[in-house]
Amino acid sequence: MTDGAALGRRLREGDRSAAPAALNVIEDRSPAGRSAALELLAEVSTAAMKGEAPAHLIGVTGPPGAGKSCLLSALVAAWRAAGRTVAILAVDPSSKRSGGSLLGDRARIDHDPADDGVLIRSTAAGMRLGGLAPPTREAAEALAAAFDVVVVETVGVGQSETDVEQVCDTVAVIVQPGSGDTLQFLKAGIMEVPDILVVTKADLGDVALAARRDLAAALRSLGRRETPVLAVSSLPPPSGVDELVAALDAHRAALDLPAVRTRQRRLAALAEFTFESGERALRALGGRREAEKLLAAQDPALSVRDLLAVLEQQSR
Ligand SMILES: Nc1nc2c(ncn2[C@@H]2O[C@H](COP(=O)(O)OP(=O)(O)OP(=O)(O)O)[C@@H](O)[C@H]2O)c(=O)[nH]1
Ligand SMILES: [Mg+2]
Repeated sequence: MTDGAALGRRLREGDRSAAPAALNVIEDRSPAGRSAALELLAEVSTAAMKGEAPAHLIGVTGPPGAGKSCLLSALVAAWRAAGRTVAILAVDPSSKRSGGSLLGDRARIDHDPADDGVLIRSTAAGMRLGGLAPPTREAAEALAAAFDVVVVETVGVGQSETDVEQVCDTVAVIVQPGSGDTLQFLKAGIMEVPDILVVTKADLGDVALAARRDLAAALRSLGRRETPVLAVSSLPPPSGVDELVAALDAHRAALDLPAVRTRQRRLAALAEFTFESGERALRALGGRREAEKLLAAQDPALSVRDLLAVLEQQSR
């Protein structure tokens, strides 16, 4: 029997060596695994932490092959050089959950395997509409107790960045030069405007500069001049990576973190409630608006699980 609470306490105390076992507990969807996971998560909750987890939760999303993993290799090196610990959850869109982690191709991120300041884990996407699968959100929550930076890497453009937005403080959308997707999605209003746009493969030259210019123009026309558009090259010698680190930090520094995290927990609880109990249960609460009001009246520190319990109780 896994002691979820003990793993959670260790994470809260900054013991990163508890992280792999903690992730196994969270991915275990058996009843015993679930109860251990709930105990674990209670130990890293906002209430137990006496405030929001100080980690920077960063979403990195973009089309297949855009260069996300290579960019993360370069970012990991920069963060480690600055003495920051890093955990990366690579969400694998193709794999079905199999009870454990799948170290697929998606997690090809270079790092020193002997460095215990870096943890890289593949996690199954699961089937979910309107949000990341709960194990991904819960894994990010647990890791945020013990790592300085927690990255959630997802594939896609359009839908996926709204998913990571429910978990992450800062969302960076990654695009490669010459792929007009992001531009089209931005113009069509399909994509929520990302916090930071990154054009990869800047070493390709003019085509990268043109992509950057087009994206910046699209953002201006949407009235979003302040959204940074950066060009980076992840191949050695990397370029633009320090600027990206600075842009990520600047975005995070400008956030009202408790307000952002409280809003995310409420959105996640509502998404989870609707998924598990269905639209009829939502109607029993008087509809989405009423459910949102009910959530807004709760203690801002309540966890997703606690908020879910409030919704479930009220809908009976
Ligand atoms: N020229 C150049 N090629 C790059 C750069 N970054 C990545 N690539 C290449 O682009 C391809 C895809 O890179 P990945 O980092 O695996 O892309 P990804 O977005 O993680 O891909 P998925 O995980 O499959 O969605 C690889 O062949 C890389 O070598 C870069 O900065 N410059
Ligand atoms: Mg990848």
